[in-house]
Amino acid sequence: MHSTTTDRVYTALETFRVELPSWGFANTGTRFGKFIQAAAATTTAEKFSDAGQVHLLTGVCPTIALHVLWDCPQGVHSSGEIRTFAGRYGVAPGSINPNLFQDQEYKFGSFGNPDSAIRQRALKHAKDSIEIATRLHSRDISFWFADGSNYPGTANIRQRRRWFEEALKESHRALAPEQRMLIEYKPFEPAFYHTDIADWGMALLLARAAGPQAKVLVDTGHHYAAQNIEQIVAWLLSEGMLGGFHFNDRRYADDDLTLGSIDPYQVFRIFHEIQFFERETGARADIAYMVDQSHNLKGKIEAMIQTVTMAQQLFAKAALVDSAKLATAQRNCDLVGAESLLQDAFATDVRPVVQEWRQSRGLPKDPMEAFRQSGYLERITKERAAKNSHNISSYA
Ligand SMILES: [Mn+2]
Repeated sequence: MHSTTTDRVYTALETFRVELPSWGFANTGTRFGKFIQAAAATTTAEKFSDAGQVHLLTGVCPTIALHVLWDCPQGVHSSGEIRTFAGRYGVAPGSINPNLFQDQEYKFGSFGNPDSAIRQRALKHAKDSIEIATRLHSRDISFWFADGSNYPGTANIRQRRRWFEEALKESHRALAPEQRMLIEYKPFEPAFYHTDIADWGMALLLARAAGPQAKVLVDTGHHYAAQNIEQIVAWLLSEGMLGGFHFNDRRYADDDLTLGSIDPYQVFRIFHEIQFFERETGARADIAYMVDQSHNLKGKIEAMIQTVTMAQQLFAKAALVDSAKLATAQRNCDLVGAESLLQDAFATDVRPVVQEWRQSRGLPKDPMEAFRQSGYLERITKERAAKNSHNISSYA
């Protein structure tokens, strides 16, 4: 392959890192039921072990996102244990995800709850989560809220917005200077009439109100079917407000399917907007690339390896778009020329170069094959089968 291609792919892959979600290694299901996998992680230690395995084979997943309720059952006192797991399994704690939706108190919301005692409780959990992040040297605290309402007229939308502003501002005050608060949005589910942070505009306004360390998190599954996510990404980049991603693919709603399994071209277009922005402005987009997928049918570790290798391929393809040529074609309104630059890059088979890059870094050429040969899955299946057979009630 042409050396420019190799150089571009190598340069792109050198800095591209993907954070894995702890919850992606545990047994999860749908609202209708849960199919148990004998090899699923049953403890935080096992989640670290599995994430460590993916990092060992891909070399690009040095951190694991943690969910406070599921992974830090002792709250701030869990941080010692977490540090031990990080050392043992070779993956560091990544973003800290507060849980403001699972406790019974949150039936009518957390930061948007009409009961001030419950809003205070939610705020305390947010501050505890920030304290956990501080103790673990985690940079990002990633907020997703299930808050909303199911029926017209049942919630004061403007009042709830004010409560959100207040609580986010108050949380922001607890951040250390190097930390960030990421605010995620989602149009519907679990609320089916209104969601308090339903889209990127609402998340952006709230992030601006919260303070300078608050940014927007784009979960690719949290959009209506025809929405132009790459345009949202371009706007957030222009505003300096894109903080991170939760990767997954979807066909209908928030399906949690494997990245690129339905529409790899969309992911490519998102990566293109980011790299085009960086090349055009010379600025570095400070983005946390994270996976938010729970596979209930695919093997969990295999699905993560598939996701990471797909993300690398699409990121590498996007690096092949010649930005200077594209800018010229856009200025000249050369529509076919401009579009072809994207299409040609997308059509390039970058797999051989990505494999070369892995080998140049002492990594297995084919992480999936290496995983299948490793015997890890057989070992954990034996170790965990009994525990999983009577552990079907808890989500985490
Ligand atoms: Mn998410």
